[in-house]
Amino acid sequence: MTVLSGAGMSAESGVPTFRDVETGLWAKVDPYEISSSDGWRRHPEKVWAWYLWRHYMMKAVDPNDGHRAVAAWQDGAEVHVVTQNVDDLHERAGSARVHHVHGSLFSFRCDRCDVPYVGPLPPMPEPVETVDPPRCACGGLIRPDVVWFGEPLPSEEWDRSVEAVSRADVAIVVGTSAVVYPAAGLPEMALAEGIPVIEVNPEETPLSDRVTISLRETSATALPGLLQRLPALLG
Ligand code: BJW
Ligand code: ZN
Repeated sequence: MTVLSGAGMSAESGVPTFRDVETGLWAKVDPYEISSSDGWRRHPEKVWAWYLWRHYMMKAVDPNDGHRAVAAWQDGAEVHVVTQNVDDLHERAGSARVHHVHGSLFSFRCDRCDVPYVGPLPPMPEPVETVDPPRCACGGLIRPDVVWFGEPLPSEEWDRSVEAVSRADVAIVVGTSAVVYPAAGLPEMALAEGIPVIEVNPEETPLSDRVTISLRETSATALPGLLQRLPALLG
């Protein structure tokens, strides 16, 4: 089984999604300003503060029943999780094969020489607007090891994800608006290869009309009983 997860997977843990207009992470910021290399070049102190806040926010939240259900499926199947999320909630729930196609909130690197950064991070008890990022010995700035618009995805993670999709008996797409490519192309790839695709999302997405089954349910509601429902759903 291959699970393709997006921000909605972590919503019931209390992590805001990106595109929810009321509470989304981008409700108050311009996504292309805060999540692009142009934005980083213009305002590294704003982008750094935003990611640092999200890094610390993750320490206050826990995996939900959706993450736990996905981890439990490993008891009877080889389960790969391809996630667009930069959080670690799948791992904390116990999933062993997690492929982070958009990077991680827990890893940092130099924006000039790419060396990983393992130095201290300033504490951030409250979100603040700006924090100066640390500097690398080469003079570059330390940036979050995430994938911004216009940047390539990490090639190993991407290759493993494509393989996990093409080897799957079933793909389950959870909590993604399915608008950001190339990740949004993975369910399309599965469908093109004749692999059944089940979407779990309380809202309709551009994928909904094309998948095998589209469930208008939340991840923490739908995933715990999904394996039992699979035979009936797939006929
Ligand atoms: C629930 C729920 C509940 C709520 N249960 N569900 C082809 C066509 C058009 C454009 C492009 C294209 N190919 C590439 C592009 C450009 C661009 C792109 O896709 N733009 C589109 C937006 C138009 N893509 C890129 O730039 C990518 N790079 C690239 O293509 O590089 C090419 C290259 C090659 C070689 C050299 C150089 C370049 C990179 C994309 C990077 C995306 N980065 C971000 C930030 C990551 C770091 C961070 O987290 O800050 O990734 S943007 C943001 O969007 C983040 C997410 O992972 C991603 C997807 O969002 P997601 O997960 O779908 O969240 P939402 O909020 O959109 O949706 C949540 C869903 O959950 C909703 O549907 C809710 O209904 C649902 N939900 N509660 C279940 N309880
Ligand atoms: Zn450096």
